Amino acid sequence: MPDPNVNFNLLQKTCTLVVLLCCLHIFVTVFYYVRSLDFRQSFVQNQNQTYQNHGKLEKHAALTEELKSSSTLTSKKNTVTETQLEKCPDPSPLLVGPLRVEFNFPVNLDEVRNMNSALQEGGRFKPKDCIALQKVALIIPFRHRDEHLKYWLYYMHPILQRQQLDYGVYVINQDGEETFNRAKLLNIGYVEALKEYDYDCFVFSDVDLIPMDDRNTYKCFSQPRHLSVSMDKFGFRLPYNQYFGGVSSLSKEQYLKINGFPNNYWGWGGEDDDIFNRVSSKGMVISRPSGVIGKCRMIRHDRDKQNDPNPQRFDRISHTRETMNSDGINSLSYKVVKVEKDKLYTKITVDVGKP
Ligand SMILES: [Mn+2]
Repeated sequence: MPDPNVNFNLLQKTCTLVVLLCCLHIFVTVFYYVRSLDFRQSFVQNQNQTYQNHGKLEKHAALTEELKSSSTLTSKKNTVTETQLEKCPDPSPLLVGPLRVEFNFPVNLDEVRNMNSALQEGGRFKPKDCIALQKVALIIPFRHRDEHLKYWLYYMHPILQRQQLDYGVYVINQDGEETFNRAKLLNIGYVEALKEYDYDCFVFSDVDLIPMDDRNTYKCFSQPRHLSVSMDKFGFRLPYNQYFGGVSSLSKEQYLKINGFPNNYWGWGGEDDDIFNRVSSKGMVISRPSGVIGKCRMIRHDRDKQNDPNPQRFDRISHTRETMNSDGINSLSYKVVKVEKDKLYTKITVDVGKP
């Protein structure tokens, strides 16, 4: 017969071992579970990215706040100094690259307002934990395109926030039913935006164009920028080399150098070529993103009423150099009919006159 004590000892050791193994197992399980929570967060893509990043940014901001307050405590005998933010990094670390852009679902603007809680009245935003590299006014020439504007706001606000711009959205709405005048509306957008804030960059965007990559930053460059370089409408390529339509950006200096845009292109077409001529006649060249980063989608639509092709456009384009010094921002006249402030945009309805 074996000694029962030996057996009991063996049993006790085995039990201890089993208990230890169980503890280890629980520990490892808990450890990986906590880690997987972190991972799961970073898996959600694209649009959601902004909102998560906000969370991270808040944590980061809270942390820097803490650091700042502790440092102010240690140097409390010094006079109180403004807590200084650093410049935002270039490029923004929040960018995600290619985006899926579709126009086959309804957009609810209340949801868009809720999703963009960091916006200030009038469609204004500035990053809160760094100083934006540029102050950008987004100017959208507009009339009767509310459905398109919804998509624009839905897609663009998260993109612009990831690009860490200090920006404002201005919808310049042509009052009445006279012939449409896109370039004049752009000029008005420039003037009206500057009345509100010290913008140094102006992005002029059609309401129906959405970039398919957030690395296509809606800001200004050392030369006037053409941003919508590969549109689905044109088979993702430039329709011609001098094409400057769709979305473009000019700094305040660049805009003033060309006396702004023409005011006398009534109806569809030509005004973008006139702007191109103005830019090149002043010795500037067009800067562009690559064809991959510059991909964008246009919402399909029929031609608007009162925006037929302008028969005078070819003649006008051929005389840009002679007319540009007397027709532009220095000859602009219009009347503001109404200003509406929404959380997502500032809408300025204007009387631009008629041809
Ligand atoms: Mn269009």
